[in-house]
Amino acid sequence: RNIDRKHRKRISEKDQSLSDEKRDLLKIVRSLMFEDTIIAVSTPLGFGGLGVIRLSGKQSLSIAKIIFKPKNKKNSFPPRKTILGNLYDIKHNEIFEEAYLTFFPAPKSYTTEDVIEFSCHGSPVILEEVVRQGIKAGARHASPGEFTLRAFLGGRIDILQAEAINDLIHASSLKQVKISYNQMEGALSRKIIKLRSQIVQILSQTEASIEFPDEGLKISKHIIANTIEKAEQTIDILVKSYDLGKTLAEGVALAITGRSNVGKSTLFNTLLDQERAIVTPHPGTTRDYLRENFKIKDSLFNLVDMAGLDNSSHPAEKEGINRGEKIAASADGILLVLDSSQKASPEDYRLIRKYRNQKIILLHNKCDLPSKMDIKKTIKLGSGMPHLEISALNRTNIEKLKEQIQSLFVCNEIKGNEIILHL
Ligand SMILES: Nc1nc2c(ncn2[C@@H]2O[C@H](COP(=O)(O)OP(=O)(O)OP(=O)(O)O)[C@@H](O)[C@H]2O)c(=O)[nH]1
Ligand SMILES: [Mg+2]
Repeated sequence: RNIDRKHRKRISEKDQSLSDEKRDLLKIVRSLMFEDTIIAVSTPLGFGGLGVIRLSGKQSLSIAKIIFKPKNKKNSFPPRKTILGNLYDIKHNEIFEEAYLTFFPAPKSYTTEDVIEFSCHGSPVILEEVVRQGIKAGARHASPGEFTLRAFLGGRIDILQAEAINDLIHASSLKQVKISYNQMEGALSRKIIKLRSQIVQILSQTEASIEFPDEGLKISKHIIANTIEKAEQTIDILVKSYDLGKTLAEGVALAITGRSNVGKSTLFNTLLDQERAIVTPHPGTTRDYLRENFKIKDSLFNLVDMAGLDNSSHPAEKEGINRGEKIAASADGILLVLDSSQKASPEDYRLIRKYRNQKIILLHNKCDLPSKMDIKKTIKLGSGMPHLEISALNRTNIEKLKEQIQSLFVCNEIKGNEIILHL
């Protein structure tokens, strides 16, 4: 309907990459979706200077005209120009807010449909009232993500870009913002489309050379091998980039482990800079694990404190140890804590052996107390694993530890912003 020819062409080009069934399904969904006009508050519900409400669909403008009257009394809504006016309670014909309206006609809008944006004062009461009036005037409350869904169904963005918009909004670091922005802008999509078309081309050339060998369509094995090798390399780099992508999106999972009473919870609290875990002088204080996010510079970490991994006959402690071992086994990094004010026990040695092949830092805690541990022996057993003497209680070497965590557990190998954030 409102979509111009150029835009239709873009949609159909994007649709070419889908199977027939998906294409038909998309057509049905599009026709159903585009029938009604949706409305929702686009800014977080809370108190703020400004709040934005968005309308999208065929009736956006006519609905806006019912609830909004320009102050200049002209009934014209030029595209992409802000117009100052009043919002009305339509039943009582009462003004309840002064707002700016901007009209983005289809297809050059976020959703590719006619879009109206109201910029109001950031009061939840006002914003909810605007939505209520919009619904009274004929709009439907949008479901979560529906504006972006319409942008996708309208062919303005593909699924990778839709995902990137969500990532951009929820990004926990500037690095993730940059990657998501790049993906939203289409860089990753272009890379995947190019890769796909190279593979499809080589496949069709291969088939043609088998079926019509006498018609000069033969393709050299060398070219086929070369193209496949290059595609493999590109895919390999993208797959590897997921290590970084996952840690950017979810944070690096970091498990603090070790025997009871070595100071795991104290270290957990020190790294978080808050008294989150209970600390007592008694072994077996922590039974179930605790999980909290914290940041070092721009990197997000998901830190886990757990029960001490000593042998225990108590069912609750046994379960705590079980859970702790599972978490440590799947963590991106381990902080193995030893109490250097005590002699190393066979259990300490067992844990060093158990985890020495994982990404790990060996921590000799309680360095503020006289050492009774043969530190060199533990380091030797760890065969070259990074180690540090710290006092979690007095914060000795904690900044050094943060630097080590950052350099060891955060993947920095991938250059550029074309990174897979989700599988
Ligand atoms: N002197 C000194 N004491 C510490 C240090 N770190 C922890 N402690 C003390 O060691 C005791 C045990 O600390 P926690 O942090 O509860 O030890 P944990 O490893 O979590 O113990 P469980 O939860 O029982 O496995 C407490 O009395 C802490 O104050 C340190 O660096 N120096
Ligand atoms: Mg504890």
